[in-house]
Amino acid sequence: MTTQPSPRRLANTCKLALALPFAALALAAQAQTSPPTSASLNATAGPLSVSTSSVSSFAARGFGGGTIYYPNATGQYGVVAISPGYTARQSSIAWLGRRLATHGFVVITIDTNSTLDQPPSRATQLMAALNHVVNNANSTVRSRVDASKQAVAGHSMGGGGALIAAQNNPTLKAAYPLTPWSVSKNYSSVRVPTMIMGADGDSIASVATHSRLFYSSLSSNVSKAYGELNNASHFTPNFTNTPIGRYAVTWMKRFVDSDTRYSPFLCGAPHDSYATRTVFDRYEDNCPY
Ligand code: 856
Repeated sequence: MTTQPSPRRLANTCKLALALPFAALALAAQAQTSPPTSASLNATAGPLSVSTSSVSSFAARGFGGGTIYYPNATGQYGVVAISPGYTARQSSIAWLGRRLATHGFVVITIDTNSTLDQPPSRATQLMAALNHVVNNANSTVRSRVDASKQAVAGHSMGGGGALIAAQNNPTLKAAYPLTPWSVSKNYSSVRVPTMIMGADGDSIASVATHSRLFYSSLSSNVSKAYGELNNASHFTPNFTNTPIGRYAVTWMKRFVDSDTRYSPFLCGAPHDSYATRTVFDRYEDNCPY
């Protein structure tokens, strides 16, 4: 005797057959990483192994060359460009490029055309670097890129560059300026989710004349956050193992990948228990997001 599937069983099987491709798509969009924990965000590396591809100054168009950090695992990852500060080279922010890549981003850390370039020039160079990764990088890199998800970050004058890039390019998904320095103080037209990291002891880009002004100029209609690092200097972004790494990953995951599993690490209990006065002497946001 053969058993026939019941009508309900058949209906459920059909539902499953319909639902599975969508579940697979949703997983692909989240790069199939494990849910974040405070420990995984504090670790010096994420779950993915990473390779690098260098971009010579001769191959670069509109910026000074750089290094692309990309996950070895195939997938479609968001793209982040990071600029160093005045007189500095990509080595000064290399740790951040690698850190982000291990969480599932294709990252280019750049050298600027001249180490003396000012923030508006750094902004256009960040965009040129994103364009390089999306359109001109080797096929191994390009095959891992989701061109619809692009973001910028930078240190000091590079952070000023990230703010200006966000102002001029509303399709960017996120900006993450670190102890940013800029002559222009008004970023009210920015429509890109922006998290600014300031340093309480910054004597080059004092928070009173830079980060705090930049943050308060940002519209309340855009997702934003401001962390003022306690006991920190203008050069804290050049060191690994600071809260800058944790929030870089969190901000990019939330706004480049639209991964709301990271929201509690910006707006909820895991953020509140981490972001003590020892870490930040000031923290502002417009949660929820
Ligand atoms: C590391 C930005 C008047 O402005 C300055 O003196 C100044 C100095 C340094 C930086 C910066 O980008 O430092 C980052 O080189 C402005």
